[in-house]
Amino acid sequence: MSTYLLPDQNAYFHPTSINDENHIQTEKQESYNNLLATLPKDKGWRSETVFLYKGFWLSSQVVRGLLLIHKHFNPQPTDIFLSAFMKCGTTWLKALMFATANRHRYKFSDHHLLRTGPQSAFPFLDTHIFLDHPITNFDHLPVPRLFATHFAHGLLPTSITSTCKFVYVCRDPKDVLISKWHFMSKLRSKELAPLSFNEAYELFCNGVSEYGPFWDHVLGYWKASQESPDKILFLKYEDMKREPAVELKKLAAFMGMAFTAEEEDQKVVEEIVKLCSFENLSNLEVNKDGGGVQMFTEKVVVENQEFFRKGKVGDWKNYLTEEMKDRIDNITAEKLKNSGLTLGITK
Ligand code: PAP
Repeated sequence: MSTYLLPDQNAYFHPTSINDENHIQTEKQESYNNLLATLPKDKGWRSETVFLYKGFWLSSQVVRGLLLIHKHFNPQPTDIFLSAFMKCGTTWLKALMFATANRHRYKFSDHHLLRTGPQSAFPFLDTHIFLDHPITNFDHLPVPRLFATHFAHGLLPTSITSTCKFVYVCRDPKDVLISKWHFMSKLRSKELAPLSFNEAYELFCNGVSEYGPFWDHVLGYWKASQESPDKILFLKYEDMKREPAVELKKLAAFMGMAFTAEEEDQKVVEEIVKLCSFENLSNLEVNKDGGGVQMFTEKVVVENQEFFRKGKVGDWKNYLTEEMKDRIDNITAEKLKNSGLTLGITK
């Protein structure tokens, strides 16, 4: 049974079983291996290799997850996806979306999130899809079903992107680089040589990192949000840090669950902001050393505490030289030119 679902959701959770599974598995494995063999490769941050699949660098496991999503995931018009490039704020948004959707269900003093942490609040589809292999049935999740993904907009099936709502969060790429290098270094196989910061920097600037290029990821969602603002809410980590209550109200309205005047009087917005703050979540037992873990694949198990590091804007200043900073800012300016989006402007 999955580690990602709420206990009370698990009670309704039925993975579909397939007869003659071994035979099907062997056939699938062969065609999947054949596909990987045809894809361009480069150095991975966590594992040895990443594969360029339809313009994005993916680990072999998530290529498999993506194929399974295309084949088996049944989107519902009420589904809401949380999407982000890695280290842009998924953990925070997971908490905020879950707390918003379930605000009538739990007391803030005895909230489900306090026991489980945000990571377990709803499924991370990219890997969850094959955790309960071969096909996970999500039909019995409460409505709206919430899912998280790191996949680029263009990689997801149009059945999902044309049907479901998306909350997208992005962040200054310089802070993303620092956060991702720390996180991936912890997860990197001990059998591999460590990835030096300078090497990670070069790879990042060249677009080579899991789910990257970063800029193409952001632009894909940005353009889609411009075309269909009712379908995609585009948020920035820095805005959320500056004015969390304002951004939370936008989020709730987009989810179709706007706060009422009465709720605002009762300070529900402030309660949710406090519940989901870095300070509160990172100090929970479940998110500390020896607390909970997330099982992404049979081999990739990550402690909850790894999702909380500093939670600040501008930590890149402790790592990047002026020259390094200028190079990333110039790439960002060039890539986002004429898009109307600005990101990571340093005042
Ligand atoms: P993921 O891509 O692995 O899911 P994600 O949650 O998107 O990670 O990003 C983690 C970053 O968000 C970390 O940033 P840092 O390395 O710069 O510190 C983490 O500290 C930060 N973070 C986690 N929870 C919160 C929160 N509640 N508020 C603000 N930042 C947070």
